[in-house]
Amino acid sequence: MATVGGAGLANGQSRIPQVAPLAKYKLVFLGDQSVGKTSIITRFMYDNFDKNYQATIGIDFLSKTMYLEDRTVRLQLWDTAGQERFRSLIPSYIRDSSVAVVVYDITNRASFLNSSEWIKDVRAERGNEVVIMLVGNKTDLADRRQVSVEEGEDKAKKEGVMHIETSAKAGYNIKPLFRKLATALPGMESAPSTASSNLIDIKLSAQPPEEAPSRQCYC
Ligand SMILES: Nc1nc2c(ncn2[C@@H]2O[C@H](COP(=O)(O)OP(=O)(O)OP(=O)(O)O)[C@@H](O)[C@H]2O)c(=O)[nH]1
Ligand SMILES: [Mg+2]
Repeated sequence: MATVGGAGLANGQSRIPQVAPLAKYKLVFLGDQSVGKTSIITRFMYDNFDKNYQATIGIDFLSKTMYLEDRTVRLQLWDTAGQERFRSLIPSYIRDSSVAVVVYDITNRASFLNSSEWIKDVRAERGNEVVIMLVGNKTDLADRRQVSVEEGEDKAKKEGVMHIETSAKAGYNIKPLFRKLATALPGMESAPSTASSNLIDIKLSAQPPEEAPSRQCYC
């Protein structure tokens, strides 16, 4: 969105157009190993799905611009590793994010139970200054379901967070997940913070109609 600055031309100054800074938001993806964090991001960014498991090593960083009805936002996605050995890296990414996406696998009850721990970690770092989305992934594996939709919704209500079920494989509810997040983004972060300004601003490809991805690995 472009705005025109300067009140008038009475003193002979020309109008200087000012471009509103692109709103940037940091989203951190959390959850146990193999629940589908990377797959959800990959589906959203590239509309791809890989059935072979490639564990995330350390943290991956990806950036994508979303063109919403009334504004444009840059999402900075931090894809964390669920493997225990990388846990110590995660708190600083939570601390720096305004959105946390906590993923569990609906066919893995332990991952659902552990989602409470992930939410607790987010609250410990950010209190209520954060949007949290609880995501039950792998709905295409309905015959192996160990967590009902109601259980997911109940936990979300109890924890005061949002909830959605997805399938990265089938591409189910992936765009709605990010649209819900985009709508819930805190408005006051429309200017880039000092914390975000030191991030590498990854080049976006030529604008497709809705979104443009980029990717960098921080392994
Ligand atoms: N059937 C099915 N499989 C999925 C889905 N999402 C992910 N998977 C599979 O689950 C495995 C793990 O997916 P990842 O996206 O790598 O999981 P992750 O949470 O990023 O794992 P870490 O990086 O180790 O934390 C892979 O074999 C994926 O193909 C889904 O929606 N349905
Ligand atoms: Mg991963």
